[in-house]
Amino acid sequence: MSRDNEKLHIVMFPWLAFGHIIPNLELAKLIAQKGHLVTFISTPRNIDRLPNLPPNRNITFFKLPLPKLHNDLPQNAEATTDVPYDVVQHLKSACDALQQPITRFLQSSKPDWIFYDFVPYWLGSIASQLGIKSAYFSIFTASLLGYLGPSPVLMGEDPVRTHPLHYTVSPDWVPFPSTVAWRYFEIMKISDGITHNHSGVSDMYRFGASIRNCDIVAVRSCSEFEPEWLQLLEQIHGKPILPVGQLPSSKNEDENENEMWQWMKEWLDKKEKGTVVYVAFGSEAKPSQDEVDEIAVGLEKSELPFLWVLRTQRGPTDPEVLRLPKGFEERTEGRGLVCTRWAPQLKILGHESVGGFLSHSGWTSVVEAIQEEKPLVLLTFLADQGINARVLEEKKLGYLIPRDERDGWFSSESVADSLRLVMLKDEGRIYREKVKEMKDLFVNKERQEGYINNLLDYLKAHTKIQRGSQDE
Ligand SMILES: *[C@@H]1O[C@H](CO)[C@@H](O)[C@H](O)[C@H]1NC(C)=O
Ligand SMILES: CC(=O)N[C@H]1CO[C@H](CO)[C@@H](O)[C@@H]1O
Repeated sequence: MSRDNEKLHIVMFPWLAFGHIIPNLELAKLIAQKGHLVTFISTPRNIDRLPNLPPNRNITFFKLPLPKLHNDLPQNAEATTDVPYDVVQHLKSACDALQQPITRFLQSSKPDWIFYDFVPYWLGSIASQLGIKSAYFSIFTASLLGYLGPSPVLMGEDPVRTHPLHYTVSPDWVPFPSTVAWRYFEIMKISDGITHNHSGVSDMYRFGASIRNCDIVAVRSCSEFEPEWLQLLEQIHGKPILPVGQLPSSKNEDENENEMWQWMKEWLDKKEKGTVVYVAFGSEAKPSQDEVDEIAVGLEKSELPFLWVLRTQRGPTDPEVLRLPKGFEERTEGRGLVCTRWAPQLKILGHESVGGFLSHSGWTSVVEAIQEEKPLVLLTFLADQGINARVLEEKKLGYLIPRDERDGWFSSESVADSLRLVMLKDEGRIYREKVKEMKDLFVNKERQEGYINNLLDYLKAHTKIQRGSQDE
């Protein structure tokens, strides 16, 4: 078969976390729709757990088993959601051990481009040695990357951030006024990613090297939303920064999902329009037991109906299994529903009874909330969530539950008050309105297509296509 001169082959390798894999898959689908070929690399179990795709001859899934290392990674743990937070570092080590097999794969398949994530920071230089173009694809916003700063800072060559407190202020390289920074309790929770590193490499170093060694940075962003940050990125990194749009989730009609969905839908159908608060914190964030207690009592005090998707455990080896307060389910029977399994979030958010979303501020959840016009109440736990929350707060797209600056403590009253403010009160009207205003910008199909066309035009223009008579 003669290969079309215009047809690109792109390899994608997202970090082994569903919060990364899913937006990568959305991007892969959009690229495939334009007739290009995508090879999507992950581990066998992660690929088996992906949402069912309609038949798609343009996407090939390539299963790469994790090498067995002598560390504390439990058997069958292949994604961050499978392991307690402190074991994620071991998953990073295992991911680093994929360097050889991925190199061999690239040598034999000779793609035009590889899109990689921040954990396999070594992929950019391998690709360039093999004559393959590379993009660091950030599922994180341009605000986060801009806040993280230049590669020399991230890689410790320019040690301006030596203490967690340095992460709580707007840095010198941000030339405009901005609230974007972690709060003290947020950075303390993830300080292991900055300093200690069981995998031998800190997260900051991974970001720095990923950006330094790629040809372009592709960002889940749109220039209408954070133009100043995209511009800043181009300045500080001196390479092309290409926003790929917000990658709204596509609806899928999975059978399993339908069964769970029928049960939830029946329950939601009986509630009044716009009254139910949906509570969910993504596939990674897990509250502490004290936080669960406070959230639960807060939901009781709010007197609102609620649907709470609560992950009680991070994988089967997680020793800390969360419990609901004694008598909670009896006291809230009929008014509240707690689901401890995976749930079809986009469908829930799309139901008209749902009137607000108590979320961890993960960007996929944020995009889904905006997609379904549901106002956000935010409670951050990990990683980029604090930074996302600052951005949303600046734009009045989310209301943060008030917390103690030092330890992040929040009370059940503040949970109840925040929910009622955003969902019912006049002072909270702005949050309900802004989220609607933003919808077109985030999920408009043509706008999204425009970003993909722009990206593909760039990739094509910068690919050495010497295929004339080359048949494959
Ligand atoms: C796959 O690519 C072809 C063009 O080669 C295109 O017509 C088709 O729509 C693509 N399929 C999907 C599912 O995106
Ligand atoms: C890149 C980075 O931060 N590496 C550090 C990881 O931790 C070891 C000690 O455990 C340091 O020596 C490295 O500099």
